Amino acid sequence: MLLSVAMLSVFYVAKPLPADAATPVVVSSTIIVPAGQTYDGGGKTFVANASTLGDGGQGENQKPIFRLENNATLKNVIIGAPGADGVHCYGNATITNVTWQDVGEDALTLKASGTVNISGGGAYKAYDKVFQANAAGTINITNFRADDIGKLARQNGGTTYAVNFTLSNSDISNVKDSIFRTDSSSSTAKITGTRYHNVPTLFKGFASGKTSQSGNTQY
Ligand code: ADA
Ligand code: CA
Ligand code: CA
Repeated sequence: MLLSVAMLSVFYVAKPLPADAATPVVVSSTIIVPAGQTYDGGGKTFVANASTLGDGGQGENQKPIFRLENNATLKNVIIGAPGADGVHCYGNATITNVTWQDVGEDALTLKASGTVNISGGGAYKAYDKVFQANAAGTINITNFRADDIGKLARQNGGTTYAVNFTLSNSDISNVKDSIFRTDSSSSTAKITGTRYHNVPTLFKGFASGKTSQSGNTQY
């Protein structure tokens, strides 16, 4: 027999999305990842409670959603809006597959000396900075996507310690200022294998001989 639409509809039961995928986790007090440990967000979206961590606007002194102690790893996390002050890293950190959908005051800050290795993921809609270096160290970014940002990474204004920045195999578009910016004559930056579009300048404020680039393409 022929089945009418009305009869077929009997068999269709809308399946709700898993609650985890649909509902962001609202973080009211900073999630601390202890030294040497890994926090795997399992692809969930995390947002700040605006009244306890910060509204993700350009006001300073907002709190981070995640605080990583030395040698911690953060992976498989989406940070939604409000992003407050994002992620703070105290020493070495590994950041894998973390996406900031709408960067808050900034996305991630190096708060104590170390090496931060960021791979995969991306950052979008950063009014000013994505990554902020407030201590000497190294920030390596690879396989990253960023769009509609002020700067990809910035050493804290007026500081003279050395920060070494690298960017590789990434795609960066619609930048207002520069990809890497410093005021320190000892800092270095290197960009390789990266596609970029609508970027006024790759490097700003570096001393001569402190930057290098190869294998990049403009589109
Ligand atoms: C600005 C501000 C610094 C610091 C930084 C940050 O550069 O001048 O004092 O707050 O932002 O870490 O967000
Ligand atoms: Ca700031
Ligand atoms: Ca900040």
